[in-house]
Amino acid sequence: GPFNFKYFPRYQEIRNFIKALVNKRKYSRMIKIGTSYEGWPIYGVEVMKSPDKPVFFIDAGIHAREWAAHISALYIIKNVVESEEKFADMMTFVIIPCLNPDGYEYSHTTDRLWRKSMSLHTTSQCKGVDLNRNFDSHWGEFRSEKNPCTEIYGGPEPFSEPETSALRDSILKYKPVAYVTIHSFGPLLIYPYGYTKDLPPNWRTLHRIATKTAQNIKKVNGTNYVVGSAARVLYVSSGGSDDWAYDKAEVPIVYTMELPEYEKNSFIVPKKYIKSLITETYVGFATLLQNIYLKY
Ligand code: 0X9
Ligand code: ZN
Repeated sequence: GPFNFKYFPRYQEIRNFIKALVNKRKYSRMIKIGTSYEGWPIYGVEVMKSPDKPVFFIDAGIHAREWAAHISALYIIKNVVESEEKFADMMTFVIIPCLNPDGYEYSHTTDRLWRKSMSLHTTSQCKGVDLNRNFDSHWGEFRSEKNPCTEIYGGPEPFSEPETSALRDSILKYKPVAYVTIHSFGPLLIYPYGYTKDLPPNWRTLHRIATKTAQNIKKVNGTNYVVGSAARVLYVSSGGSDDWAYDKAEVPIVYTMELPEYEKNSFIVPKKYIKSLITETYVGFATLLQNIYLKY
Protein backbone atom coordinates (compact mmCIF):
# COMPACT_ATOMS: atom_id res chain seq x y z
CA GLY A 1 0.00 0.00 0.00
CA PRO A 2 0.97 3.68 0.01
CA PHE A 3 3.49 4.96 2.53
CA ASN A 4 1.79 5.49 5.91
CA PHE A 5 4.45 6.90 8.29
CA LYS A 6 4.70 3.64 10.23
CA TYR A 7 8.30 2.96 9.15
CA PHE A 8 11.19 4.76 7.45
CA PRO A 9 10.79 4.69 3.66
CA ARG A 10 13.53 4.01 1.11
CA TYR A 11 14.24 6.76 -1.45
CA GLN A 12 12.16 5.16 -4.18
CA GLU A 13 9.20 5.14 -1.79
CA ILE A 14 9.73 8.80 -0.97
CA ARG A 15 9.56 9.52 -4.69
CA ASN A 16 6.37 7.52 -5.15
CA PHE A 17 4.78 9.13 -2.09
CA ILE A 18 5.42 12.67 -3.35
CA LYS A 19 4.28 11.82 -6.85
CA ALA A 20 0.97 10.39 -5.68
CA LEU A 21 0.45 13.18 -3.12
CA VAL A 22 0.77 16.13 -5.51
CA ASN A 23 -1.27 14.45 -8.22
CA LYS A 24 -4.34 16.61 -8.94
CA ARG A 25 -3.64 18.87 -5.96
CA LYS A 26 -4.09 22.58 -6.44
CA TYR A 27 -0.88 24.61 -6.39
CA SER A 28 1.44 21.64 -5.72
CA ARG A 29 4.01 20.09 -7.97
CA MET A 30 6.97 17.78 -7.70
CA ILE A 31 10.26 19.45 -8.53
CA LYS A 32 13.77 18.16 -9.13
CA ILE A 33 16.50 20.48 -7.89
CA GLY A 34 19.46 18.44 -9.10
CA THR A 35 21.06 15.01 -9.31
CA SER A 36 23.11 13.28 -6.63
CA TYR A 37 26.65 11.93 -7.16
CA GLU A 38 25.27 8.43 -7.81
CA GLY A 39 22.57 9.74 -10.12
CA TRP A 40 19.41 9.95 -8.00
CA PRO A 41 17.17 12.89 -8.80
CA ILE A 42 16.92 15.17 -5.77
CA TYR A 43 13.19 15.73 -5.43
CA GLY A 44 11.17 18.39 -3.73
CA VAL A 45 7.68 19.75 -3.51
CA GLU A 46 6.71 23.28 -4.47
CA VAL A 47 3.39 24.65 -3.21
CA MET A 48 2.68 27.98 -4.86
CA LYS A 49 -0.61 29.79 -5.30
CA SER A 50 0.87 32.93 -6.76
CA PRO A 51 4.48 33.90 -7.51
CA ASP A 52 4.42 37.09 -5.40
CA LYS A 53 4.15 35.30 -2.04
CA PRO A 54 7.20 35.06 0.23
CA VAL A 55 8.93 31.70 0.11
CA PHE A 56 9.47 29.31 3.02
CA PHE A 57 12.24 26.84 2.12
CA ILE A 58 12.81 23.62 4.07
CA ASP A 59 15.26 20.79 3.58
CA ALA A 60 15.99 17.59 5.45
CA GLY A 61 18.44 14.76 5.25
CA ILE A 62 21.67 16.62 4.56
CA HIS A 63 23.02 13.94 6.91
CA ALA A 64 22.18 10.40 5.84
CA ARG A 65 21.57 8.70 9.20
CA GLU A 66 19.25 11.37 10.61
CA TRP A 67 16.09 9.56 9.57
CA ALA A 68 13.92 11.54 11.98
CA ALA A 69 14.46 14.49 9.65
CA HIS A 70 13.36 12.91 6.38
CA ILE A 71 10.16 11.48 7.78
CA SER A 72 9.26 14.74 9.55
CA ALA A 73 9.76 16.69 6.31
CA LEU A 74 7.50 14.21 4.51
CA TYR A 75 4.79 14.75 7.12
CA ILE A 76 5.08 18.54 6.73
CA ILE A 77 4.82 18.07 2.95
CA LYS A 78 1.70 15.94 3.37
CA ASN A 79 -0.02 18.54 5.53
CA VAL A 80 0.93 21.52 3.37
CA VAL A 81 -0.10 19.85 0.11
CA GLU A 82 -3.37 18.46 1.45
CA SER A 83 -4.43 21.75 3.02
CA GLU A 84 -4.57 23.27 -0.49
CA GLU A 85 -5.78 26.84 0.25
CA LYS A 86 -4.91 27.20 3.92
CA PHE A 87 -1.14 27.29 3.65
CA ALA A 88 -0.82 28.34 0.01
CA ASP A 89 -2.69 31.55 0.82
CA MET A 90 0.05 32.48 3.29
CA MET A 91 3.33 31.67 1.58
CA THR A 92 5.01 29.63 -1.13
CA PHE A 93 6.64 26.43 0.12
CA VAL A 94 9.62 24.56 -1.22
CA ILE A 95 10.42 21.40 0.72
CA ILE A 96 13.26 18.97 -0.07
CA PRO A 97 12.78 15.86 2.12
CA CYS A 98 16.05 14.11 1.23
CA LEU A 99 18.96 16.22 0.06
CA ASN A 100 21.40 13.32 0.25
CA PRO A 101 19.73 10.31 -1.38
CA ASP A 102 23.02 8.40 -1.91
CA GLY A 103 23.88 8.53 1.76
CA TYR A 104 20.29 7.83 2.80
CA GLU A 105 20.16 4.65 0.72
CA TYR A 106 23.58 3.58 2.03
CA SER A 107 22.33 4.08 5.60
CA HIS A 108 19.49 1.66 4.78
CA THR A 109 21.49 -0.99 2.92
CA THR A 110 24.97 -1.00 4.42
CA ASP A 111 25.82 1.32 7.30
CA ARG A 112 22.96 2.62 9.44
CA LEU A 113 25.19 5.32 10.95
CA TRP A 114 26.52 6.77 7.69
CA ARG A 115 26.56 10.58 7.81
CA LYS A 116 28.11 11.85 4.58
CA SER A 117 27.40 11.79 0.85
CA MET A 118 28.95 8.97 -1.27
CA SER A 119 31.33 10.84 -3.58
CA LEU A 120 34.87 9.74 -4.24
CA HIS A 121 37.65 12.29 -4.57
CA THR A 122 40.71 11.24 -6.53
CA THR A 123 43.32 11.29 -3.78
CA SER A 124 41.51 8.89 -1.45
CA GLN A 125 39.77 5.54 -1.23
CA CYS A 126 37.40 6.87 1.41
CA LYS A 127 33.97 7.92 0.29
CA GLY A 128 31.78 10.81 1.23
CA VAL A 129 31.76 14.50 2.05
CA ASP A 130 30.04 15.98 5.09
CA LEU A 131 27.59 18.11 3.14
CA ASN A 132 27.11 20.42 6.12
CA ARG A 133 30.79 21.35 5.93
CA ASN A 134 30.77 21.92 2.15
CA PHE A 135 28.98 25.28 1.94
CA ASP A 136 30.88 28.44 1.13
CA SER A 137 30.76 30.08 4.54
CA HIS A 138 34.08 30.10 6.38
CA TRP A 139 34.68 26.79 4.63
CA GLY A 140 37.23 24.51 6.26
CA GLU A 141 37.83 26.74 9.28
CA PHE A 142 36.16 25.00 12.24
CA ARG A 143 35.30 21.39 13.09
CA SER A 144 35.91 20.39 9.49
CA GLU A 145 38.55 17.93 8.28
CA LYS A 146 40.75 17.78 5.19
CA ASN A 147 41.06 14.01 5.45
CA PRO A 148 38.37 12.28 3.32
CA CYS A 149 38.37 9.31 5.70
CA THR A 150 36.88 11.38 8.52
CA GLU A 151 33.16 11.92 9.20
CA ILE A 152 33.43 15.68 8.92
CA TYR A 153 35.41 15.91 5.67
CA GLY A 154 34.50 19.27 4.10
CA GLY A 155 35.29 18.23 0.52
CA PRO A 156 38.10 19.45 -1.76
CA GLU A 157 36.54 22.90 -2.09
CA PRO A 158 33.27 24.73 -1.26
CA PHE A 159 30.31 23.40 -3.26
CA SER A 160 32.37 20.54 -4.70
CA GLU A 161 29.30 18.30 -4.30
CA PRO A 162 26.28 18.11 -6.63
CA GLU A 163 23.93 17.97 -3.62
CA THR A 164 25.18 21.20 -2.01
CA SER A 165 25.35 22.97 -5.40
CA ALA A 166 21.76 21.95 -6.10
CA LEU A 167 20.62 23.38 -2.76
CA ARG A 168 22.60 26.57 -3.36
CA ASP A 169 21.09 27.09 -6.81
CA SER A 170 17.59 26.38 -5.58
CA ILE A 171 17.85 28.82 -2.65
CA LEU A 172 19.30 31.50 -4.94
CA LYS A 173 16.43 30.91 -7.37
CA TYR A 174 13.58 31.05 -4.84
CA LYS A 175 15.09 33.80 -2.61
CA PRO A 176 13.21 32.58 0.47
CA VAL A 177 12.49 34.77 3.51
CA ALA A 178 12.85 31.68 5.68
CA TYR A 179 15.07 28.60 5.48
CA VAL A 180 14.82 25.69 7.90
CA THR A 181 17.18 22.73 7.65
CA ILE A 182 16.13 19.63 9.58
CA HIS A 183 18.71 17.43 11.33
CA SER A 184 18.96 15.23 14.40
CA PHE A 185 19.65 14.81 17.20
CA GLY A 186 18.88 17.43 19.80
CA PRO A 187 16.32 18.62 20.59
CA LEU A 188 17.62 22.02 19.55
CA LEU A 189 16.24 24.93 17.59
CA ILE A 190 19.31 26.89 16.61
CA TYR A 191 20.02 29.92 14.48
CA PRO A 192 23.21 31.43 12.99
CA TYR A 193 26.00 31.66 13.49
CA GLY A 194 27.69 28.29 13.59
CA TYR A 195 31.12 29.60 12.64
CA THR A 196 31.39 32.15 15.46
CA LYS A 197 29.91 32.76 18.89
CA ASP A 198 29.08 36.30 17.74
CA LEU A 199 25.36 36.76 17.22
CA PRO A 200 23.78 37.81 13.90
CA PRO A 201 22.11 41.24 13.48
CA ASN A 202 18.52 40.02 13.90
CA TRP A 203 19.21 37.45 16.61
CA ARG A 204 16.49 38.90 18.87
CA THR A 205 13.85 38.13 16.26
CA LEU A 206 15.32 34.69 15.65
CA HIS A 207 15.42 34.00 19.37
CA ARG A 208 11.88 35.21 20.01
CA ILE A 209 10.35 33.10 17.22
CA ALA A 210 12.38 30.06 18.28
CA THR A 211 11.26 30.45 21.90
CA LYS A 212 7.58 30.55 20.92
CA THR A 213 8.10 27.54 18.69
CA ALA A 214 9.79 25.57 21.47
CA GLN A 215 6.91 26.44 23.83
CA ASN A 216 4.33 25.15 21.37
CA ILE A 217 6.27 21.97 20.66
CA LYS A 218 6.53 21.29 24.39
CA LYS A 219 2.74 21.26 24.70
CA VAL A 220 2.51 18.23 22.40
CA ASN A 221 4.65 15.57 24.12
CA GLY A 222 6.66 17.58 26.64
CA THR A 223 9.81 17.72 24.50
CA ASN A 224 12.13 20.46 25.76
CA TYR A 225 13.82 22.20 22.83
CA VAL A 226 16.87 24.29 23.67
CA VAL A 227 17.03 27.59 21.78
CA GLY A 228 20.07 29.69 20.85
CA SER A 229 22.78 30.29 18.30
CA ALA A 230 24.39 27.17 16.81
CA ALA A 231 27.88 28.02 18.03
CA ARG A 232 26.72 28.89 21.56
CA VAL A 233 24.26 26.06 22.10
CA LEU A 234 26.08 23.28 20.23
CA TYR A 235 29.63 23.93 18.99
CA VAL A 236 31.54 26.11 16.56
CA SER A 237 31.59 24.57 13.09
CA SER A 238 31.74 26.15 9.66
CA GLY A 239 30.69 25.38 6.11
CA GLY A 240 27.06 24.80 7.13
CA SER A 241 24.02 25.44 4.96
CA ASP A 242 22.43 27.68 7.61
CA ASP A 243 25.31 30.15 7.78
CA TRP A 244 25.63 30.20 4.01
CA ALA A 245 21.90 30.89 3.56
CA TYR A 246 22.01 33.67 6.15
CA ASP A 247 25.23 35.42 5.09
CA LYS A 248 25.52 34.70 1.38
CA ALA A 249 21.93 34.19 0.19
CA GLU A 250 20.72 36.85 2.64
CA VAL A 251 17.84 34.78 3.97
CA PRO A 252 16.75 36.69 7.11
CA ILE A 253 15.08 33.84 9.02
CA VAL A 254 17.26 30.74 9.26
CA TYR A 255 17.08 27.77 11.63
CA THR A 256 18.67 24.39 12.01
CA MET A 257 16.22 22.12 13.75
CA GLU A 258 17.84 19.20 15.56
CA LEU A 259 15.00 16.76 16.25
CA PRO A 260 15.00 14.86 19.54
CA GLU A 261 16.80 11.63 20.33
CA TYR A 262 14.74 8.65 21.48
CA GLU A 263 17.52 6.51 22.85
CA LYS A 264 20.46 8.08 24.62
CA ASN A 265 22.90 9.65 22.13
CA SER A 266 21.38 7.87 19.18
CA PHE A 267 20.19 8.63 15.67
CA ILE A 268 17.96 5.56 15.85
CA VAL A 269 14.25 6.29 16.24
CA PRO A 270 12.24 3.18 17.19
CA LYS A 271 9.13 2.96 15.00
CA LYS A 272 6.78 3.35 17.94
CA TYR A 273 7.96 6.96 18.35
CA ILE A 274 7.42 8.08 14.75
CA LYS A 275 3.91 9.37 15.34
CA SER A 276 4.78 11.55 18.32
CA LEU A 277 7.92 12.78 16.52
CA ILE A 278 6.18 13.88 13.32
CA THR A 279 3.24 15.38 15.21
CA GLU A 280 5.34 17.65 17.39
CA THR A 281 7.70 18.58 14.55
CA TYR A 282 4.69 19.60 12.49
CA VAL A 283 3.51 21.85 15.34
CA GLY A 284 6.97 23.41 15.31
CA PHE A 285 6.68 24.06 11.58
CA ALA A 286 3.20 25.55 11.97
CA THR A 287 4.39 27.90 14.73
CA LEU A 288 7.38 29.04 12.68
CA LEU A 289 5.09 29.62 9.72
CA GLN A 290 2.61 31.70 11.73
CA ASN A 291 5.34 33.95 13.07
CA ILE A 292 7.18 34.31 9.77
CA TYR A 293 3.90 35.07 8.00
CA LEU A 294 3.12 37.84 10.50
CA LYS A 295 6.49 39.44 9.80
CA TYR A 296 6.73 39.09 5.99
O1 0X9 B 1 27.32 19.59 12.90
C1 0X9 B 1 26.36 19.76 12.16
O2 0X9 B 1 26.46 19.80 10.94
C2 0X9 B 1 24.96 19.93 12.78
N1 0X9 B 1 24.75 18.95 13.82
S1 0X9 B 1 24.57 17.36 13.41
O3 0X9 B 1 24.60 16.58 14.66
N2 0X9 B 1 23.12 17.13 12.77
O4 0X9 B 1 25.58 16.98 12.50
C3 0X9 B 1 24.83 21.30 13.37
C4 0X9 B 1 24.99 22.44 12.40
C5 0X9 B 1 24.73 23.77 13.04
N3 0X9 B 1 25.06 24.86 12.14
C6 0X9 B 1 26.33 25.28 11.94
N4 0X9 B 1 27.31 24.89 12.68
N5 0X9 B 1 26.52 26.15 10.96
ZN1 ZN C 1 22.87 16.62 10.84
